[in-house]
Amino acid sequence: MKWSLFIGSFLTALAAQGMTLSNWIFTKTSPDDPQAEWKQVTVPHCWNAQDAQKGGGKENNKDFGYYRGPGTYRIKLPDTARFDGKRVFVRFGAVSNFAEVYLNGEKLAEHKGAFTSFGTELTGKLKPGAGNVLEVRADNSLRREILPISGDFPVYGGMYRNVELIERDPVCISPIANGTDGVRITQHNVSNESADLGVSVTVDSALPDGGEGTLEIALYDAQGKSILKASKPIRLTPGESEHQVDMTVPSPHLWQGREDPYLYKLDVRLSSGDNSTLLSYPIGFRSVSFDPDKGFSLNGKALKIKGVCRHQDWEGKGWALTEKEHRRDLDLILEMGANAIRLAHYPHDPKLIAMCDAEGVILWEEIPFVDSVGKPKDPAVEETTKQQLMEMIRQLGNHSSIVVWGLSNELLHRSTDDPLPLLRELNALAHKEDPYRKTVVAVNRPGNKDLCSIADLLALNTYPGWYGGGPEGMGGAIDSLHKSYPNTPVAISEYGSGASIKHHDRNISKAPKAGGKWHPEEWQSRSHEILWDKIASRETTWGTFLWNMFDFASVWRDEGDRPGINDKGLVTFDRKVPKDAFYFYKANWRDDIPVLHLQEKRATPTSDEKVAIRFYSNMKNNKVFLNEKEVPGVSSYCRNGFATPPVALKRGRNVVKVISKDDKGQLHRDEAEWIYQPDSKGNNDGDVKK
Ligand code: GCB
Repeated sequence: MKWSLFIGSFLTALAAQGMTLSNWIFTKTSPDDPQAEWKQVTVPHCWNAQDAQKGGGKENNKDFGYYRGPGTYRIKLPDTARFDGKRVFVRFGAVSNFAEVYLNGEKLAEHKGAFTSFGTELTGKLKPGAGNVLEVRADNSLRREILPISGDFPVYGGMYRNVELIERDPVCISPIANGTDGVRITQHNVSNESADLGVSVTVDSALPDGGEGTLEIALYDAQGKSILKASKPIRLTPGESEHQVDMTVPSPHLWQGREDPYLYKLDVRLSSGDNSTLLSYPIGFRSVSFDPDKGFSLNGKALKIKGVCRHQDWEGKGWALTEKEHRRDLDLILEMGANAIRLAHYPHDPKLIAMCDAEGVILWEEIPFVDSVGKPKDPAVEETTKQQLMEMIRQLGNHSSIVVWGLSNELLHRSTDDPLPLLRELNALAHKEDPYRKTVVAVNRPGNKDLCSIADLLALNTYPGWYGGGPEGMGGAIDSLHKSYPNTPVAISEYGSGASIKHHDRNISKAPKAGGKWHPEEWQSRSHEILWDKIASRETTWGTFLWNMFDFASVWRDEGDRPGINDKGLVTFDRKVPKDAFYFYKANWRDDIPVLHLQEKRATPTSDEKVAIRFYSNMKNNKVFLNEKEVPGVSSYCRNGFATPPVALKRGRNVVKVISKDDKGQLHRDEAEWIYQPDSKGNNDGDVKK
C-alpha cells in the first residue's frame, strides 16, 4: 500500500490523560522512498512478535536471528479545530530502542532507551486543519550506548506501549517533563502516627511573563472522605518551573502489602486564571526496612518476600501488551500466592505497576544494565545509562509498590571494560533522585567484593540444580552469601530450572543437561521442592525471586522442546498451562484457600508399570484412589507434597484420583487418566522422545 493512497487515522479512546493514538501505518523500508510499502497497524505494536521467538540467533549478539533495524510509523492527527486555544502534546509509553519524532517532516524530538516514556509538544507547529502528519522513526538496531547490549532476551522493536495526544491549557502541569506527567510524589517517616508527603509539580507556562497560579493538593481516603488539603500560591516563570508542597498525613491507614493494600487518592490541581489541570494518583503509605539477619519488614512487621521474576514478552505478541495481558500475568502470579515481583531486566509498563499498587504486591524495578556495558568509559554510554535510570525513577517513583531500584544484573559476566565506576555513579544518582528507596545489584559472582559492596542491598542469581550441583546447594549458597556480607541485606534474585510440558520422566533424580533438548517437567518440580525447602528454612534473606514466572523468548537458546525459548517459566509462554511446579508453590504459598493438585497428569502414555502417585496439597486429610481402589501408605515427601508407594498400573486406561478434606469438612478432588502401554517408547515420555 502506498503512503499517498493510505494513511492511518487518529483514534479514539479517551484515556485518563488524553486521546490514545492507536491506528497507525507502518513500514520497515525508508519512509522517504515514495515506493515504500505501508501497512496498517495497531499500537501497541511490536515488529518482532514472530521472528524473535523462533530462535536461530547467536549468543554473541552479532547475528541476532531476528530483524533489528528501522521501522517507521505515521498517523494523521485530528483536525486542529478541536484543540482551539489549547496546547497539544504527544507522549509515547515506550519505543524500542531509539526514536525520532517528526511533525510534517520537521524533527521535534528523539529518545534513547526502549523502556521509558518520553514526549514532545506540538503546539505552534501544527498547521490549521486536518492535514498534520506525525511520524515516528523507531530503530532497534544494536547501539553501543543504549543498554541492554547483552542478555538472553530479545530487544524487540516497535512502538509497543500506548501513545497519547494530550490537550492542556496554556498554563498547565507539564504532561511530558522527563516522560512523567509532571507530578512527583515522595513519602517518608511513615508510621501509624504520621507520614511525610512531598508533592513536586512541574508547571509549564506559555505566558510571556509566566503568570501566577495556585497549587491545591487534596488527599482522600478509600471511602472518598477528605483527609487533608493544602493550597499554595505560586509565581510562575515562562516555560517549566518546579514547585514543592510538603504535608504531614496524620494517623495514616498503612498499605500493608497483600494483607491490606490500602490506597488513598491524591488530587493535584493547578489553577491559573481560567486555566486548570487536575491529576489524581493512588497512594499507599508504607515504610520498608531490610535487615541482614532478619530480612524484610513492611511497616515494622516482618514479611517473607515470596517473589517471582517476570519478563514482559508474550508468545505471538512480543512486547506489545495491553492491559489484558498485564492483568492475566498478575492474576497468575497472585493465584500462585506470590507477594513480590522482580520486574526483570528493565522498567515494565506503569499499567502493571499500578495494578501491583492496588493488589499490594512488592516490586523490585531495574534498569537494563545486563551482563556487560561494552565500553563504560564512553561518555555516550554513561549518559544514556544515567538517563535510563533517572527516567525510571522519575516516571515510576510515585508507585507505592516499588520498594527497591535495581542497578545491574550479572555484571562482569561478559564484560570487556570495568563497569564498576559507572555502577558507583549510578548508585549515587539513584540516591540523589530518590533518597527514600534502597538500591540493589543482582550478581552471579558473589566473590567480587568490589561489585557486591556498591549498592545498599545485594542479591544473588544462583542455579543449584540446573547449571551445576544439586538443588540442595541452595542452603549453602544463602548461608555463605550471608557470611561473606554479614552487614548487607542479601536476597536470591534468581533460581530455577527449565521444563517442557511435553517432556516427562517420573523417575528423574538428577538434573538433565541444561542446554540439552530433554527438559522433563518433573525435574523442575523436584528441584523447586528442594530449593524452596532450603529457602523457607532460612530467615537471612530479605527476599527470593524465582526465575521465571513465564517462559520467554531467548533467541540463541536451542534447548528443551523448541529453539528460541527459555523454559524456566512456571507457566508456558502462551500463559495457558501452569506447570506442576506452579502448583507446588501454590500449595505452599496460599494459606487462604484449599489447594490440591495431582502431578504428572501429562506423563501419559507411560511404559512404567509401577508408579508413585504424587500430589501437592495444603490439606491434611488426603486420600488417593487408583481405578476406584484406595491406595494405602500416602506420605509426605516434601513441603505440602505427598506420594503413594509405587503401585502397579493395569494395561491401558487407569483412573487416578485424589480426594482431600479441608478444615471445614469440604471435599476437593483432582484426577487424571493415565494410559499404561508397556511398549510405549521412552520412559513416561508422553508424545515426545528423548
Ligand atoms: C541469569 C540471567 C537471566 C537468564 C537466566 C537463565 O542469571 O540473569 O537473564 O535468563 O540466568 O535462565 O540462564
